[in-house]
Amino acid sequence: MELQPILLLLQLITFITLPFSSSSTDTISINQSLADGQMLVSSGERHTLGFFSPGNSTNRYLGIWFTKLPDQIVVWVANRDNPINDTSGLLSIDPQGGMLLHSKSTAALFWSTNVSVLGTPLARLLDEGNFVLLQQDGADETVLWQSFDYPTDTVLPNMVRKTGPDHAVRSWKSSNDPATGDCYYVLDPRGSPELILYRGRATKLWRSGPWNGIAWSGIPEMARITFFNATVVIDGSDTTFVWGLRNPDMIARFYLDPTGTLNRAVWQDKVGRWNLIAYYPKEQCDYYGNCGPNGNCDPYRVAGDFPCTCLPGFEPRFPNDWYLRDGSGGCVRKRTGNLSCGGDGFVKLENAKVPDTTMARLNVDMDLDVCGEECLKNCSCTAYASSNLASGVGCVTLYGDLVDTRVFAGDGQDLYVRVDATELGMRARMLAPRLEILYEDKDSSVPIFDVNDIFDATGNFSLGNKLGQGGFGSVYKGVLFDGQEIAVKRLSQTSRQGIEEFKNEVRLVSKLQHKNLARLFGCCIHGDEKMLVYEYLQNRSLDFFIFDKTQGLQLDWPRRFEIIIGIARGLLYLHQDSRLKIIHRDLKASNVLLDAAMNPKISDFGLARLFGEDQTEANTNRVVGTYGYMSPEYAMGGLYSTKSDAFSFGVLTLEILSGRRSNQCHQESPSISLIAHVWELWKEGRAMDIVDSSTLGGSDSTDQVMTRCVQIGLLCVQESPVDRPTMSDVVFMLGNATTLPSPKKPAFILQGKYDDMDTIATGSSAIPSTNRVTLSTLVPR
Ligand SMILES: *[C@@H]1O[C@H](CO)[C@@H](O)[C@H](O)[C@H]1NC(C)=O
Ligand SMILES: *[C@@H]1O[C@H](CO)[C@@H](O)[C@H](O)[C@H]1NC(C)=O
Ligand SMILES: *[C@@H]1O[C@H](CO)[C@@H](O)[C@H](O)[C@H]1NC(C)=O
Ligand SMILES: *[C@@H]1O[C@H](CO)[C@@H](O)[C@H](O)[C@H]1NC(C)=O
Ligand SMILES: *[C@@H]1O[C@H](CO)[C@@H](O)[C@H](O)[C@H]1NC(C)=O
Ligand SMILES: *[C@@H]1O[C@H](CO)[C@@H](O)[C@H](O)[C@H]1NC(C)=O
Ligand SMILES: *[C@@H]1O[C@H](CO)[C@@H](O)[C@H](O)[C@H]1NC(C)=O
Ligand SMILES: *[C@@H]1O[C@H](CO)[C@@H](O)[C@H](O)[C@H]1NC(C)=O
Ligand SMILES: *[C@@H]1O[C@H](CO)[C@@H](O)[C@H](O)[C@H]1NC(C)=O
Ligand SMILES: CC(=O)N[C@H]1CO[C@H](CO)[C@@H](O)[C@@H]1O
Repeated sequence: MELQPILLLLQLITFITLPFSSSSTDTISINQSLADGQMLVSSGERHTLGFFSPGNSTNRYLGIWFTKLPDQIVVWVANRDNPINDTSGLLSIDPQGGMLLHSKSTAALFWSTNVSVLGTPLARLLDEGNFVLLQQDGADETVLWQSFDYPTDTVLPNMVRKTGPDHAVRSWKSSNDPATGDCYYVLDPRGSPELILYRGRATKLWRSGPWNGIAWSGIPEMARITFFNATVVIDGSDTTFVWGLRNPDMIARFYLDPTGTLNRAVWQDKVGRWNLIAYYPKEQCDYYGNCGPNGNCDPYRVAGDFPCTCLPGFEPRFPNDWYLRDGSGGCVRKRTGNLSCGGDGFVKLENAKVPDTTMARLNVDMDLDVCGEECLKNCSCTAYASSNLASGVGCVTLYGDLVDTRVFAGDGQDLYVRVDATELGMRARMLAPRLEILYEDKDSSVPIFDVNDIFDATGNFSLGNKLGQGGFGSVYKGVLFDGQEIAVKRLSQTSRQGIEEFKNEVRLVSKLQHKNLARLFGCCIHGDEKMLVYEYLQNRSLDFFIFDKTQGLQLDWPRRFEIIIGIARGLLYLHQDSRLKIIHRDLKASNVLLDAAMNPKISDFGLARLFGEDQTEANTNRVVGTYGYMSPEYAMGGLYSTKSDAFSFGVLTLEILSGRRSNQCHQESPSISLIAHVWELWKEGRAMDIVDSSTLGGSDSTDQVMTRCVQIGLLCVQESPVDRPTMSDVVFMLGNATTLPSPKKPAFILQGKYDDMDTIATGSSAIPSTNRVTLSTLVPR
């Protein structure tokens, strides 16, 4: 609104200003007014309306804020683009019409509701934060106008979001200036409705994806966040969206900050601060159309370095750009892949965010199968998806280019992409039973070593060649006849797999290649004994350096930071490689090896997988891992996921910063674990105190990075797996100085608990040293 203050010929009305007292009212009646310094407080005292100056500004604005919070968090502003430069502001109700905000000294008009009233008008601040103008007609009250219809930058619980630009949520210019900023988001009713976030008038930054009955397709975690619920009512342009809190006493808000990030935050009374639950866009794949038309953004591909792929049946439009990691040109249909109206079919893309649906067609009563048939009938239909995962009925069909598709790690929904008959045939061959593919690979260079070569290489497993011992067995150094140095792991337990299956698994795992994973060359089988052959790395393992003051001097902070990033990337690759999803389950300092250039290489990955099926299910009765690194849900309940690896990563990060073992007592505070210690310091704002300053002296700029790393470490060790970031979040947070959420209280596994657990642990004698208990079996079978 480019409304300049308008001079208004005010009628000669004498306004009775409200009594200036703290026993405030929530209502302004006709012929009453609210002057600067006076406030309305809602009946439950949740919200306050009055005049305020944001940040370091001296301008005065009429707004609404939370009554009881220590900082003034403004959720709505009336005159955001027309500030009052003194304290002469006066809010009143005009007997003819709506509310007016004007200056009592100059009579300039700063804001008005511009509605006409027939009965007796009355304005009231409701407890949920809605400022309403009512018309009284006897006992009846009709709402003429409400602030919930005209949001500023914040959406509160129970606020019914409507479609159209008048109801857009628009960012402030800066924290000092609530004027309409660059970014806004709207509920777009076209096609299948979705929230679309813009910068400027035309640049789409992010979209929520269409509503799928449970969540917005692009915010799949909504289905898991239990403290709030949401309802979308789709009825053409009358579409509405509202979210609410299951516990109405909670305080929460969804706000668009001046940088164009949408944040969901919850007030935590116990610690007295806001907890940022989620924010969008969060990672590269969240940015609208990151991989161009018909591209698919997959952050879990090849270490997340270049996330763009093409949708099934498509190939890069500009292959050279893709080679240079620029996916913005998108993809075109393969030359052999022209669609026809016969012989086409669909390829299912799992865990997807449904592409832009503004041009889609929503069929709320149509079954998914019928939807596919309908799509095939129209030559311009290119994909379809369910529009209601809750009921299973309802679908959305898409036409033309598919824009802004991405995939999630475990969430998301199925997207059916139309392809021609050639593509279908090719994919059918690829989906043939796995063994067949493996036979094709048989000629590849993954060796199955001859046992005699291994005996020769390791000097018959002589003690002098022994490098170490861990939960899965002993490791020996060896030199093959051609001079290649190797590390041979002799597996201690007999795997429950058959030999062929074991070989096949090794072939698969050995195909995982990433610069932050130790290379697995192959395996060797001799009777019941199974061995794994790895590349040999010169510079031992991380624990050798970080837990020793003298050796620690060889790893300065920039090197350690590179190591932290390398480990995160290696883990991300394991978790999200499209072929095998591997959860490491025993990430710790001694499993991170260092090559000649001190690059970190995760070792022992895939071991859990090689050990047989009962351990690769999500709930295991054989807990492998190392205390101090194990997440509570894994150590106690045997439940593991990528989030239990994220936990171990968090512990490792804190160890790298502090030079302290997580599972060892600290001299100064023997009863307290590393995590608990860090948490205590964090709460007191002394995060940097954990850093071992004798080995890691820093400048102010490295201090900042270290503090971020402490925070990321704490985010990873939060009690609830849902709260922990994924490794792709972690890689992003390490690489980008974005705002980080505040960590919640971490899971403490205290020393006392280890001792209790030891009594039921068997196989714990593998490592004789003090507190380093490696547990191979928690519940004997
Ligand atoms: C409001 O003020 C006008 C003008 O002074 C007067 O005519 C009218 O009766 C007043 N209304 C109420 C409800 O007091
Ligand atoms: C308020 O602070 C911002 C940034 O801190 C600064 O750029 C601006 O000039 C300040 N404005 C006033 C009125 O002091
Ligand atoms: C305040 O704004 C009024 C117009 O609304 C203008 O006439 C006046 O000069 C301004 N005062 C200052 C100190 O800027
Ligand atoms: C008030 O509303 C009328 C009709 O809706 C419109 O023509 C007029 O421009 C509006 N005035 C202001 C100040 O917004
Ligand atoms: C959320 O749940 C509460 C309590 O069950 C219910 O009253 C409210 O209507 C729900 N809100 C939405 C937006 O679904
Ligand atoms: C597919 O369509 C393109 C453009 O219309 C055409 O150049 C190409 O020859 C077609 N390919 C086949 C196999 O029909
Ligand atoms: C195919 O779908 C498009 C987009 O909805 C529509 O414009 C077109 O008329 C349809 N064609 C046929 C033959 O139904
Ligand atoms: C390994 O043992 C075999 C016999 O068991 C022996 O012939 C050979 O010399 C040994 N090799 C080494 C390097 O000790
Ligand atoms: C790592 O290994 C290389 C090659 O063996 C060696 O030159 C270097 O000194 C080692 N670095 C450390 C820190 O031990
Ligand atoms: C490491 C990482 O994810 N870096 C990203 C930081 O954010 C920019 C865009 O905002 C991406 O291009 C980078 O890939």
